[in-house]
Amino acid sequence: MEVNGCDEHQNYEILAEIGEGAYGKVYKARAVRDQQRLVAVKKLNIPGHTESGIPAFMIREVALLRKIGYFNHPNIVKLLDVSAGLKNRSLDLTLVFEYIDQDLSTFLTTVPSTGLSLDKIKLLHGLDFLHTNMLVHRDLKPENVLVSSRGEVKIADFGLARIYTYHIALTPCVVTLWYRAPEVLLHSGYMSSVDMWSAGCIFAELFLLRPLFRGYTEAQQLQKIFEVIGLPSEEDWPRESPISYSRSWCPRDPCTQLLSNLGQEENNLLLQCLEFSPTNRISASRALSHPFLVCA
Ligand code: 0RS
Repeated sequence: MEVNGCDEHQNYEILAEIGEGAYGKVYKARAVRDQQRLVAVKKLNIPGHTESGIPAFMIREVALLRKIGYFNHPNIVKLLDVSAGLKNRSLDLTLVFEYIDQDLSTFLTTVPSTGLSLDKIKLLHGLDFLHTNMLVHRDLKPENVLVSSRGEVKIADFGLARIYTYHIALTPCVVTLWYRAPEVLLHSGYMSSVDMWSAGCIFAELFLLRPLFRGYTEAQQLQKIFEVIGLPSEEDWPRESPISYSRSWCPRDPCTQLLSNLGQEENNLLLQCLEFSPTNRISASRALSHPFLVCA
């Protein structure tokens, strides 16, 4: 990691802000020296570290991100450059990625009503790659699945979970619960299976053209989930969860036919992504050999 006080503006000309969140800010920019290539510049400002140095976990997270980048996986957004600078008692972290034209949430709003075929297999290849490298995304959603005009599908916004947690504590902002796995909502685990839940929600949304579970509180989100997948048994409820089991979570019969127009194999894959219990949920590598994707 290059640690210097040099201003990235010399290398990248900022064109527009494309997003702001727990991750800081992301800009669309142009690489001045590199044939005017478009890039996404992500800036994080982490206050209060100059006296004690950069925390080890931050160095480790960035190092893993760079290691992942060397693989050049086609379904992971490519990291081009990292720089860190110490400014006025705070740490500025700048990450430069290849720029991809569109995010999936925008793509979803501009598709014909006949639905769309996003290469689900590409998303799963990206997840399988992250999981094989011991990386859990934790917040996969249409906003951070990027879709290029050439039909490439690339996962963005991963690998800085601990830096984010640190950052979020300082910058209050609204997060969407719609793609959160039940064990995350129940505060009982963050295995790679949480990403497969999110992938299931995204696959359903590609078909429905609206979010599958749209809750605005953690309790409401869980309720929406149980209305579709049914109330889990008490044995499946995580014992360590601070939220207790109650039959009143789901007063109605589950509506298993919500996705009734889906083909049988696709429906089967989706239900395996939306398994309540993380241990029963399908993994990315097993999903890649599911008949729906193998025959597609
Ligand atoms: C809210 C309506 C808008 O190339 C976009 C890119 C885009 C990128 C890119 C490359 C690498 C990121 C972005 C990235 C980094 C955090 C991130 C969080 C979310 C998404 C990407 C992140 N809706 C959302 C944003 N959006 C327009 C619609 C676009 C459009 C094109 N290209 N990001 N976002 N990493 N860190």
